[in-house]
Parts: sequence; C-alpha cells; structure tokens
Amino acid sequence: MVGVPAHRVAVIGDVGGHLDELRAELRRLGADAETGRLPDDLTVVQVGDLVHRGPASAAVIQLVDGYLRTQPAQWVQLVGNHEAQYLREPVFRWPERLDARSARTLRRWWADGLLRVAAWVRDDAGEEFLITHAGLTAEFWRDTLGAPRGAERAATMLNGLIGADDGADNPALFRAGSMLHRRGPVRGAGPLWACTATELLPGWLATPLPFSQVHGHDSLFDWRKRRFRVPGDLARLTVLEDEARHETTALDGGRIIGIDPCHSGEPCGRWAAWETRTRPAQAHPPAQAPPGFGGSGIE
Ligand SMILES: [Mn+2]
Repeated sequence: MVGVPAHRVAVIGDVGGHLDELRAELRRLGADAETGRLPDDLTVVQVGDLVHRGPASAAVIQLVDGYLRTQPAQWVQLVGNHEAQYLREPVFRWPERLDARSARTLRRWWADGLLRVAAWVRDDAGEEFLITHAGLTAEFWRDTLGAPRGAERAATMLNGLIGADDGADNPALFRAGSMLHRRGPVRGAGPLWACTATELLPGWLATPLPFSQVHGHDSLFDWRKRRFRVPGDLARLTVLEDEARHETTALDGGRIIGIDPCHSGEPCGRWAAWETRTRPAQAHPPAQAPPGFGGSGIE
C-alpha cells in the first residue's frame, strides 16, 4: 500500500530583520528562486521575532505577509516578544521602532488569527513537538494550562489565550521573566518570554516532559562566546549542532530543541531551519487547512 506522502515541516528561528538570511534559507528549503513560492510539500513555521536588530524589518514583514496571503496553509507565523511590542502597550525600550504600515500589518495578523502563539507537529516516528517562541515552562504548562498531555491540546490551549485576557494588566500569555525584569527567574514566565537557561529548562528537570518542544528566543549555549550559560550537568544533556545553530537537550519524556540563531545587527553566519517529516494531517494547522484554522480564539 502506498502511504500518504511525507510532508516536510521546517521551523525557522528568530529572523531579527535579516531579510536576505530568511530568503536564502527559504531557497535552500526549495522556494522558487524567482518568485519565492514554497514547494507544495513544505510547511514553514516561523517562531517569531521577525523584526528588529537587522536592516530590513519592514521587508521581512512584507515577505511573510505575501506568504500568508498566497500560501496561507503553508506558513504558520508565531508571535515573539518583539512583535508583541506592537500588539499591546510596549513593555521594553528598543532603539528601533517599526514603521506604521508594518505595525498595522502585525495587528491585522493578530486580529485575523494569522499570528499564533503555538503550533504542533507529530513526526513520522510519532514524536510530538510543541513549537512556541520561547518555550512552554513546566510551571505555565501545569498551573496556567492544567497539564495537558498532548502537544496538539497544549497548542490549542495556548492559542485560546489570545484575546482571552487582553484587558488584564499582566495576562499570562505575555508574562515576562528575568530577561525583562532583570531580577531572578520568574516561575511560570510565559511562552513569549521564558529564558531558556533560567526559566525553561529548570522546571523540566523536575517534571517529565509530556511532549518535546522546539523554541527560539534565546539559547543555552552562547554561540558568540562559545560557552554554555548553564552548569555542567545541564550542559552535558545538550547536544550542539554547530552548522545549524541548534541545541538539543535530552530530558525525561522528550527533548527541548533551541533554534534561535542569535543574529545581532549582523547575521550570525551559518544557521538553518529545524526540519522534520510528518504526514500532512499531523501538523498544526494541517497542510491543507484554510487560514485561521486551529481555534485561535478569534472569531
Ligand atoms: Mn524573543
């Protein structure tokens, strides 16, 4: 019997306004060199932080807007803390500010359910991955979501938080951690903000993972200084892939894979998307779903 053809999912880490880097990686993944069109067998998930740092934030937003318009079933856009600056009152100072048109585009994506908090995928070996900007901490998973066992359920619940508490001063979804507050780690920092070394990993050392995770935002390994930001026992659980700038920490119940290339104002050099294979129905949203599929909480 011929099975359903395998489908490729490529998860792209933080872009940081580096249009040329994003374009080059999409071409490597099979996008048409002229038109940029994605091949039919590929779904891209981008983990957020499209903007700031690099030279071309507005053009990155425009490129992604094109994919969301023309190939909406093949581009899943997640929200990062840098996009959130334009969706709510800004919470941190940043030297750059997006132009009004780009900010409006982000707000339209958010209102239309095109900018999500979480995606999920089950690979063809059966391993489930939750994909978010900064990772889902054990405390947020347990206390805010009520400890869902599957990645699909967790993604649906996270996306259901969009708009649910927009009026609140400090809604769980946007709960920042040590990176913003410059104090000790925050138990239950949200999926846009959790610091990998001090807020994401520690909780999962004490709690078996219900599913694996892929995230951007920051890293356990400082790629520039070439040293771990964590003690040796945690570092020893982590395998580095230098060429791709991926770090994989093996824990009880699953693994946590960090894919932030850590671009600064200059691109970092070598990096790559994290790729896996799945069957078309085993990703969120499914490959053929209409735009807005997946219970974002926005009607
Ligand atoms: Mn970030």
